[in-house]
Amino acid sequence: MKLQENLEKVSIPFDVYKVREDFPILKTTVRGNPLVYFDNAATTQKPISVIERIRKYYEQENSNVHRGVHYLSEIATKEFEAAREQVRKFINAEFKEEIIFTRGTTEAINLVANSFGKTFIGQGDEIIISEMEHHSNIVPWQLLCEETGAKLRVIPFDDNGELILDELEKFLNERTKLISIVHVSNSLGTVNPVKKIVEIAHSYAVPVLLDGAQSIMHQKIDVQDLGCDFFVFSGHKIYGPTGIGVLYGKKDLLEKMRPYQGGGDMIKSVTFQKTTYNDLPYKFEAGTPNIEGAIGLRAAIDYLNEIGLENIAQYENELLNYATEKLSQISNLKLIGTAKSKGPILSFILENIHPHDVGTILDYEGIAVRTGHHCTQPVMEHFKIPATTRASLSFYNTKEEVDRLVQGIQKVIKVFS
Ligand code: C6P
Repeated sequence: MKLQENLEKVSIPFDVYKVREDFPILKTTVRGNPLVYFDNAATTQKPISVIERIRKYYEQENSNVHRGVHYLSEIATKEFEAAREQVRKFINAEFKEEIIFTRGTTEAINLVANSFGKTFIGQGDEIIISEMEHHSNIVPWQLLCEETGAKLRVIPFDDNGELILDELEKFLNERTKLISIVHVSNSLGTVNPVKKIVEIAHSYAVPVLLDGAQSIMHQKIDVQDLGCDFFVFSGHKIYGPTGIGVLYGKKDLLEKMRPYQGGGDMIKSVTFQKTTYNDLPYKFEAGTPNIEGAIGLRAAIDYLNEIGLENIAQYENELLNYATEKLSQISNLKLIGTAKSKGPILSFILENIHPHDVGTILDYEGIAVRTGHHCTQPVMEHFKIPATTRASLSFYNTKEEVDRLVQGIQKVIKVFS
């Protein structure tokens, strides 16, 4: 036991070239150039272990869950529930019942807006978000406000992309019912001081939802340490399948919340007179769930645990520093998002060149970046720009790939000069 504990503390030397072997898609060539995949904030590539696990599920285990007494249904149910337990451990939730499977971050936020929102938020109440939220953490609250007569309050950020926290204190009052805030911004890269935000919010007895879509893959998440009341993320951003995501919620809150959708598996009994709801987490999982998604997500978590989140964080930070330095040396390039604490996301604009042109020319070089507003139009509005080019890095990217990005940008500048 002691030996095992000690082994777990030793960080395994990180070899990016060895890691790349685990991702078959990274061998792709694009118009004769080796692929450089810098669109990891949109979705990550999948290691072979995840791909094979999903294949095994369909070849050997496919069945519906929680419904059959037959052999395959028992296996599928066991594997599905083991995935839930693995997610619980991964984010250090206290109880398995606190892990709800959803389609992704977007559905998880909509679930809270519809369920927590319609249980606890009414006319004149207030919900606090920030200026750097993804549309998924704006629109569900606007819909709720339209329906209930509640109001949205928006914490602004400064020109480095750091939240102006003094404003938060000014907004908090007895009408505040929830703070819903992004942990790491997908368009600025800012890592928000969420633990501090939770502390401030809780001193006013206000619960906090953290949008972890861009933090879960870059750092160890411990929901008990963060103290948040809800934490949401998507499987496809942590090297797992699309169509699966997670809502973590504190058990006492989830228990008080009304169901989000009605259907099979979320009930205890149904009559035309009265329906009673199932226990957590099933109360929030109506209908046949994404079984292979959950099982694939478990394989992705196993893979990340094998590499080690500390190794990932350390390597990605090194890569971010390298890329920031290289991009900063390009004249006419302006980084958008220069917070002191950042995840491996570099948004930038080139003087007089539209980001879509940048993206198209980079694609000809085999370099995949995202261009546009990144579903954060208020962030673009803040900087009075229509769009940015965004390179988002992963632990399977290399410094040579960053150098290719720099060469690609220089080519773009040459074409337009
Ligand atoms: N951002 C990006 O390219 P879904 O689509 O439900 O898996 O995740 C939504 C979402 C919510 N919050 C944040 C902070 C996000 O970054 C995202 C997804 C992708 O930046 C696609 S728009």
